[in-house]
Amino acid sequence: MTSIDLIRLHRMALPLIKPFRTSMAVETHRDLYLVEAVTDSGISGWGECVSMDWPGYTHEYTDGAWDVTLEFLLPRLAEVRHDPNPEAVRRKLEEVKGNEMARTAVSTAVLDAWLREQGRSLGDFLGANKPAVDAGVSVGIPEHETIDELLEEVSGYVDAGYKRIKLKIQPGWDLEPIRAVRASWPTIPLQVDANQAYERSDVRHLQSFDEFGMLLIEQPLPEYDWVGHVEIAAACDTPICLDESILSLGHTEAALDFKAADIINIKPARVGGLLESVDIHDMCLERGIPVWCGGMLETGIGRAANVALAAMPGFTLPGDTSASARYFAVDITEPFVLENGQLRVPTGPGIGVDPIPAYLEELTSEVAEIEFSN
Ligand code: SMG
Ligand code: MG
Repeated sequence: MTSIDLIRLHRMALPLIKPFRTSMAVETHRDLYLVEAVTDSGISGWGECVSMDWPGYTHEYTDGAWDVTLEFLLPRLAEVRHDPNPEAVRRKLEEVKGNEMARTAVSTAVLDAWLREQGRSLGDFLGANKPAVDAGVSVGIPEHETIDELLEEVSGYVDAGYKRIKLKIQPGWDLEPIRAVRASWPTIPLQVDANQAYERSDVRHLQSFDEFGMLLIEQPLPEYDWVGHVEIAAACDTPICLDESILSLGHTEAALDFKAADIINIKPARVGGLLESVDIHDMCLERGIPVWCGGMLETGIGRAANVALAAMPGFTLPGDTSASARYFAVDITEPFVLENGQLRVPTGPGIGVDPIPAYLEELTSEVAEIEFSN
């Protein structure tokens, strides 16, 4: 039976090929760490902590996640490390409240190691039923907020074959860019993401987006504003999708029961892991609610897990699962590439990809190594 003997955290900052601007912030680097879980037979499993370097998207941030991992998560993992089956690891780590991204990085690394020991792929474990998944792309607010910059960027993605475009919006950067993209590409699947930038009183304004025939409006209001989302979902013909509001299966159930969302964005790291993601997927599938896989500008390690998840049957909309080249000049793994607008689901054991040793060494700024002794 597999046991987890050692955990290593590898901290690194990967420059993005261009700054990514949302209604919340501008990201120029991915400041992240990888979790490496090493088994008693010397096999390594990998997980990625996708928090940003400051608590602007959720409360988590990379220094904090690193700290909570060393202080609270790994001592709990030690208690189940001799039989690290995914459900036991999940329950143990759930003793720590919140900190979903930190928990996901640890549980995914352990799950990856556990699957690699069995020679079983993550896609197989999750019940993925597609060899490849449709890729969407998330387009930030352009640096100078001009329509020309935006159309140039979108046109590059359309030419590359992306199957769906998502525009980041905020008050003052919405109708004009949406109209311009719609006019240039009248039939491309299009959606927008506000990252909580609107207020309940904007309901009429959001309703005016209906004329563009978009797939969805993502997270228009603050995370906590369930009633506001109910009002907007009732008022708009365009489906409302929740991202930041959904932190667990329980949040999903509440959102659906309240009718605060028509569509759910599933990001494993935002909901505390892959098993929670599967539960959300199953609930949505049963209720006929479409889901899609969100993104956090992941390296190939986080991306591999997202792509396997996105290959499950209920993921009927293209995800923010773009090719490595959309983010990085050099990814930490073999790059994910776009083939006919899709990313291939890895088929090797576990997540099916590894950090390239030379890049890992070159990019890593700090390593924490915890050898269990119990
Ligand atoms: O991974 O392509 C990606 C980024 C997708 O837009 C994206 N993510 O709110 O959905 C979202 C954002 C969160 C990350 S930006 C801080
Ligand atoms: Mg979002």
